[in-house]
Amino acid sequence: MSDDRLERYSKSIAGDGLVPLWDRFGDLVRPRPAGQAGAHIWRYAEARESLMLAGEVISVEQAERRVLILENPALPGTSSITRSLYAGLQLLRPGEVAPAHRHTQSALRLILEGESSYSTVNGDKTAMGVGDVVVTPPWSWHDHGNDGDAAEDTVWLDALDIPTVSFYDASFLENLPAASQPSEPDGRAGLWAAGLRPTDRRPEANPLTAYPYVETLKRLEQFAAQTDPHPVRGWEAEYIDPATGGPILTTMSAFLSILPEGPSAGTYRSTDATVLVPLEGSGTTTVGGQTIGWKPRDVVVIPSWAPYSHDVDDGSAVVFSYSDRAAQTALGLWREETEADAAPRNRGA
Ligand code: GTQ
Repeated sequence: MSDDRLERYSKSIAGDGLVPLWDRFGDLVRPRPAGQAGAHIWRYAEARESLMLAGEVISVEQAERRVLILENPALPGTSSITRSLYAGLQLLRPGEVAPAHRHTQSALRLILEGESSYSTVNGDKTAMGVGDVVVTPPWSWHDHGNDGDAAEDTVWLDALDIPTVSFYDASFLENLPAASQPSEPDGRAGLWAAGLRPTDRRPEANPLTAYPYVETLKRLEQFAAQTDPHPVRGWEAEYIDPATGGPILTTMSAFLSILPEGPSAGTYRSTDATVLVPLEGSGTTTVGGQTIGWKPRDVVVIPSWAPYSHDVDDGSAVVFSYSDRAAQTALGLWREETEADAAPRNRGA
């Protein structure tokens, strides 16, 4: 067909809800991920300053949740840190309560600062200490509070699947008339935490509310002392849903890694754009020709399929990370690739 005829054809169908695939195929069905969400770092010291100012200009009653969204500059206006996931820094001041609600979006919280807050998830009241991970499965009631004689400002990272739920247009929200839900522990979370399954009921979602940091890190250190690390991801363990043995949530996966001192022994990439939060140690991550220096509580996002490597300063580093690997795996999409250096360095060298 002549270009003329083709152009006239395209114009003739425009506006009818019909679009020629041949104009778009290359954008739609790519040979590899486009990596639209760029790498970026939020430095905790700077973000914290803005968050503390929010503590002075807005109350938690007014805000519902006093949160600064970590919006990826490559995804403006989307409230997303990756295409599928959300991140925010939440501040709860002494005496405050973030009121009870439930929504179809699920959440992970990583406590960054302050020891005096708690979260009540479906009646199960859990203390939140620095480094702990607290889970809010879909449609579970949750409120957060900060009380006691030693109450101090508390900051945590909220990781939610908000963009995923928006994509499916499946958002529901309900508020509880009272700010706090009654604490009605049924003891099941404690059984799961002890490696036991209550035999009277099958949970609908992850039944374990909290993953305490101190115990988790101790186990990971014991593992690290006795095995070789992955060339880039170090000694790594996944937070799991004990009822399924699978990812902590159906939409999100979360990991804790110890990275050995010095440079990675290669590069790694995967289709799940990943959010890293160093908890101990410092170093740099090189991704897409950019080298990003990080310290504890900074937040680093790595795009899908971009090869990256780390270089850890003196000692080792401990890094929390989360991504949509759970969802991609369930959909049959997830891929990873490790390019180990030809001559792997000696352990500890
Ligand atoms: O704590 O329930 O950062 O509902 C965004 C939405 C936190 C929460 C966020 C939420 C919450």
